[in-house]
Amino acid sequence: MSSKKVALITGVTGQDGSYLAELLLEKGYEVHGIKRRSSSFNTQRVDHLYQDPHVDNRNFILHYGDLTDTSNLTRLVQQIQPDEIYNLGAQSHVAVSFEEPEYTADVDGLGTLRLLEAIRLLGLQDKTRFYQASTSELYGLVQETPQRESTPFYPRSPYAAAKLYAYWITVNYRESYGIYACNGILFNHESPRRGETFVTRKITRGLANIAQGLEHCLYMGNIDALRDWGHAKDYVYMQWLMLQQSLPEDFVIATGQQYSVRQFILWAAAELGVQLRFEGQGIEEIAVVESVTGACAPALKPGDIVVRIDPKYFRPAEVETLLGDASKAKEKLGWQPKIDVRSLCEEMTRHDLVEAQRVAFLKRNGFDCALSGEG
Ligand code: NDP
Ligand code: GDR
Repeated sequence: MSSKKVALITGVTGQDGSYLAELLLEKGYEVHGIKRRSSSFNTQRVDHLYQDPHVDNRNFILHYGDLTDTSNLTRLVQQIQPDEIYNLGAQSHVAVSFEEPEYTADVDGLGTLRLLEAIRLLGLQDKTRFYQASTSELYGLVQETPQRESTPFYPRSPYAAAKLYAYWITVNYRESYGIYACNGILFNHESPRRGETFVTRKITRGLANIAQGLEHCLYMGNIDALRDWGHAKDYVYMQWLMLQQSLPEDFVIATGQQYSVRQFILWAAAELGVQLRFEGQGIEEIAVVESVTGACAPALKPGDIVVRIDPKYFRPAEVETLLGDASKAKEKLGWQPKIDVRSLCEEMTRHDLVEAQRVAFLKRNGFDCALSGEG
């Protein structure tokens, strides 16, 4: 019998899933991931981990599956017999959850129940540990600042309401059936692998493209929103750490620093050698180029307008401010974030600049090159 630990990750093709898979492989795990059937490739973030199915002793194995499919999930859990399940799969976009509330509830809420039920029905209560990707969105309309484990929840979107169910069903299965199940209440975390429609990546990618002349203007929603942003690599380490304790507990994971979306725009532009100034108010607000230094933004000159507000990006109910207090994780687990938000912004902007430069180069040389997908 192999002594390797076996992990199952839902959402392995996403930002966190890809970093977590790397971490677990480094630690010697056999890692199984669930990927969704899609009409085009959706495994870019884990392609570097791919192993030919014809070789022996593979330690990274992908299975088709879906969080809406109970029999599929139960069969996979039965077949894999995981020591640890990390439930990272979700319809994770808050704005999209207003467009697809029922689907979001099914995947993000009931999907969690389906996995917990699989553990219970298969009699794996004493073997399989369960991590639930809970979220700072649970705090929504915040009742206390900073937010900690004891802060009351007030979800403000179908996404957050679905995650609220997932949070409590995780607690309930721990208390009812003795399953080692925990919630990581993670505040926003980003990386060059962040999906392109989340605000930080939209900014770094959009400004890099504008700097290279591939796009002209970035259209934004509520740039007054305040967030506590960390790096996904730091946060997946915490997901693993939570399952290595003697007792299951829930933890807030955050940096304890809060900045506005507007500030993130200014930082990303500065990484490109572009100084911006915001002018106007409300939906008339714009960001104008004040000066350009260095060679990263050849397409820009002073006076260019690079950011405008488009109310279509406003949400029916907004989460205006989030700021986490991760004291419990620091004290009990010795966890500290290593990467600050400026370094995060720099890494993301540099990454997106390289891609924009590549596309601009190809276009200048007569190739019809579309902007590529995920970083
Ligand atoms: P991503 O959106 O990058 O990844 C989501 C993953 O879930 C993808 O692999 C996606 O597959 C998969 N997925 C979506 N729908 C289904 C489904 N029906 N069945 C199976 N898998 C599905 O999210 P992140 O990596 O950023 O976040 C990971 C988890 O952590 C999510 O649950 C998110 O809600 C939560 N979270 C994230 C935070 C953050 O700031 N990043 C903060 C707090 C919580 P595909 O690639 O095919 O789309
Ligand atoms: P969030 O992340 O909703 O916090 O959910 P997102 O990056 O989408 O938005 C952060 C804030 O920026 C404002 N905003 C915009 N957002 C987007 N996406 N696009 C815009 O153009 C724009 N302009 C302003 C938003 O209104 C919001 O206030 C993320 C997801 O990863 C969730 O899955 C996770 O649970 C939470 O973080 C913690």
